[in-house]
Amino acid sequence: MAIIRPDVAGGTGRRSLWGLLAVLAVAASLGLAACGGDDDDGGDTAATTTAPTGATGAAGAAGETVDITMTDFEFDPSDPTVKPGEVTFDVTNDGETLHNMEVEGPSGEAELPEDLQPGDRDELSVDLSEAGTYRFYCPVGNHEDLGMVGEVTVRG
Ligand SMILES: [Cu+2]
Repeated sequence: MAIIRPDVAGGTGRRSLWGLLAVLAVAASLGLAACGGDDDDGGDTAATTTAPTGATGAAGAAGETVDITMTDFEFDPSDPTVKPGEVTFDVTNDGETLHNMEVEGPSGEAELPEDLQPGDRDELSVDLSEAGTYRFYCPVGNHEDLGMVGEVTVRG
């Protein structure tokens, strides 16, 4: 199984994303400066296209937050729709047993570092920068089989 250790996925993933965004922002500004209005070079097209994403991330306003409530044994909502970007799931356990949330995003799986006790709450940030539909589920016990599954849709 492709299990990514949560601490590694959280720290390194976020750091490399910011690094990538910084590179994109620098590349975009260099590209614009060097370009000087000459639009004939096809190589500049890619940098120009990715610039909006980098700019949004650099501003610190990237991605949205989705409130998720877990009960025994459901996610609510189980079919959220989000914009592409770094999405933060604000997860609350309103059930009477341990739960967790694991998202199968485009760059691997991510889950909360610790299972949530009843009444607890935590945030899970996931790179959902590619449009598509991604499954999530509760990895505790057999909760997945009991119905703790959902799908997040990333609009194109
Ligand atoms: Cu569960």
